[in-house]
Amino acid sequence: LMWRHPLQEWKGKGTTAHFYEILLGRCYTYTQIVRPELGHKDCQKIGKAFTTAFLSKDPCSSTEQDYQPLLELTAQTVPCNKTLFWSKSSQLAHDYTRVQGDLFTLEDTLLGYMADGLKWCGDPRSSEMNYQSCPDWREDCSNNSFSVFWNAVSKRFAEDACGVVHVVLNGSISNTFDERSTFGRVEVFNLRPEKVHQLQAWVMHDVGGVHSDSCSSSSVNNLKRILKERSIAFSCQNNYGPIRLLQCV
Ligand code: 2NF
Repeated sequence: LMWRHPLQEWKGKGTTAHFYEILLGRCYTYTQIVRPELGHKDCQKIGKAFTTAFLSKDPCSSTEQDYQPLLELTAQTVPCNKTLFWSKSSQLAHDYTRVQGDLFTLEDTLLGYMADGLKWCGDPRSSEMNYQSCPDWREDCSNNSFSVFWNAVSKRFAEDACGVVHVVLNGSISNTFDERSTFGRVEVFNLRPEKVHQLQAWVMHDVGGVHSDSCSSSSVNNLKRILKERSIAFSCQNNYGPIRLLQCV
């Protein structure tokens, strides 16, 4: 039996079992079935670029550069006016794009679709994935292979956005707009004022919860202020009707 270095132990859950097979399967599903109009993408090459970005490396020293080759292979155009961001409202935003059909969240693009819900990391002393544990972004390190990936793809998604862009926010929590979230830290600051004319926020409250006007709350006002400084117009609507309907089914 070959002797192996013990892998480092982290506080977070390890790489998702069958990570590579799931990635490849999702790549083929997306390109062949979900969006065949995207045209040819080399899923083998994309899968390789994904794992090369983090295997045999320290999972706490991951950089956005590591993911550049992967980002280049998965370039995808989202039409103007069709980008939908979300924060603390994952389920609702994705339910909405599924029925609505022509808005895109990051998880409705190839790379977001492939990675959503998965976990991954490597180890500098092994060429294999660490299925035992991965760094937790709060308890171990923020520059981990997983967080750095989402920062990099969220940044690109925001840079590519144009026209009127949308965000679904959660009006049933106090930090409806959270400056430490990916939306608040990365996406808002990477919108391009030359081509993004407006950010339209849909603030959704839990059905049956207390009625409140979150568009005028301090956290949403903070978002409004940041956008004003960036010369991007802002509009806000409480309980946007088409999404409200989904909360009732
Ligand atoms: O997992 C995803 N699909 C994902 C993760 C991070 C960011 C998607 N995003 C993109 C989407 F495109 C949305 O527009 O960013 C936006 C949502 O991120 P958010 O941070 O604004 O929203 P939350 O509901 O607060 O977080 C979403 C998930 O990401 C985790 C968090 O625990 C939750 O499971 N998360 C947030 N920041 C980090 C981080 N720095 C993080 N996980 C690891 N490191």
